[in-house]
Amino acid sequence: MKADQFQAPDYYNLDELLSDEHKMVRDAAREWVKREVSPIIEEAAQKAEFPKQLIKGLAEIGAFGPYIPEEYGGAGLDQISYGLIMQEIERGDSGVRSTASVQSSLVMYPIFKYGTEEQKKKYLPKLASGEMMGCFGLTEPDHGSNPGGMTTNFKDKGDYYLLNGAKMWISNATFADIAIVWAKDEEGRIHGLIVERGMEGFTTPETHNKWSLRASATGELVFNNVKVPKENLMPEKSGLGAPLGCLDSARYGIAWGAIGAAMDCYDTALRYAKEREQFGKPIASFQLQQKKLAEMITEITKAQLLAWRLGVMRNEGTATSAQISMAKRNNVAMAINIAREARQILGGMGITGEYSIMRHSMNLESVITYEGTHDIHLLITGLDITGIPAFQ
Ligand code: TGC
Ligand code: FAD
Repeated sequence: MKADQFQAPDYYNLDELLSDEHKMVRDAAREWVKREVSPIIEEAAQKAEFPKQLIKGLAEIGAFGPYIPEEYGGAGLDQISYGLIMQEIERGDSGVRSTASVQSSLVMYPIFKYGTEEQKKKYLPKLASGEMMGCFGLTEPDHGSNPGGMTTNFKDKGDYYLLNGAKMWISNATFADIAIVWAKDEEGRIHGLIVERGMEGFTTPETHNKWSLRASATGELVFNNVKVPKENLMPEKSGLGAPLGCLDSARYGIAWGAIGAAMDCYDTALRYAKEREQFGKPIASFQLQQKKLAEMITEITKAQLLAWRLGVMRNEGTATSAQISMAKRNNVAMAINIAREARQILGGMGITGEYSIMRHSMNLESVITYEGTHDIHLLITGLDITGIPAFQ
């Protein structure tokens, strides 16, 4: 892969809206991605391997639990810093950002919000340092967009809970030390359980042959009469709203992350268009190519402002789930469209691993599907503005 020459676009001087701390956190993540991710990510994706050596660095830049209080090992940062970290990591690769998103918003967040003090003390500091990794099991083979229909279940056996069922499409499953598993009790109410690797009957087979998120490990979680200690149930919230509350946090991070992927595609295409000559001129001098580039920077700028405003509302505690949904849907669609256009600007070179665009493009096919598909988010906005659910 070519040397990483990334220069972040900031057409509307968004930097002026950021504090010194935001910029410091963002720049540290940016430098780390240039130094540690860019040189190795193409090969990892080609080989379909998760680059485990990045875990330590991810922890050091505060990517694991950026907004979790320092007393539990988190970085104690605000929501905009969290967003900026996700943006920078996804500028490198959506799969690496996935690992950070899952660890922060889908593993540390539920333990922090719904767990006991003992659970927080036991797990959060190790998750923040990367000594322990986690995954999040909500989706099942027959229940993706409709997680409320899940069949994974547990029975109270007096001394322990007996867990049975299976989860599918789980990021980090193959190497996670713990899994946050959403399962129904005997009354059909959803609860979150912390399942540890090594518990008898718990296996995590890998999902192979992906064309997308190849540098992220995806797998299943299979529970065959797993005895889960009672103290591993997170008691503070139950019902579908508990996992969906975690998704709010992760979807918010993705709204920022997608901007990173888009920025990388735009920056690569702009540089290439100025250097590549056809018909005796740089291709950047042709109106059709300028149209593509001008539309890209316009859409990136709009997405940046959307994410920033959402971050302010998240800091104030006023952002609604529907507002988060809109940003996730808009910004991922923006990024996937930019990746497709940017790839065309590179002509044949665009399909090679010499440049990052094709990898981003393929990665974003997962990002537009996970954490709620594009269409599900459209329906969430539809419900919010009409008051009428159109899911069924
Ligand atoms: P519905 O009846 O609307 O709601 C059930 C309960 O949940 C509450 N609720 C929420 N709470 C917090 N945050 C949200 N975003 C919430 N949305 C709904 C709601 O108030 C209600 O509470 P209560 O107390 O009244 O019971 O539920 P529904 O069954 O009609 O479904 C609604 C729908 C379709 C929007 C929801 O199921 C949905 O979002 N589906 C998409 C599923 C999804 O996003 N799965 C993601 C799996 S995890 C993942 O993809 C990780 S990828 C990670 C990576 O690698 O980066
Ligand atoms: P389906 O729900 O079967 O949807 C198929 C199509 O039907 C979609 O286009 C959808 O929009 C549409 N559709 C469904 N319902 C409706 C409706 N009511 N109205 C209109 N259209 C509808 N899950 C986890 O729990 N943890 C993870 O860590 C995780 N990581 C993932 C990593 C990857 C790489 C991928 C690809 C997925 C991951 N997922 C994870 C699962 C992801 O959240 C689901 O794939 C997603 O929620 C969609 O579910 P599905 O694939 O079953 O699609």
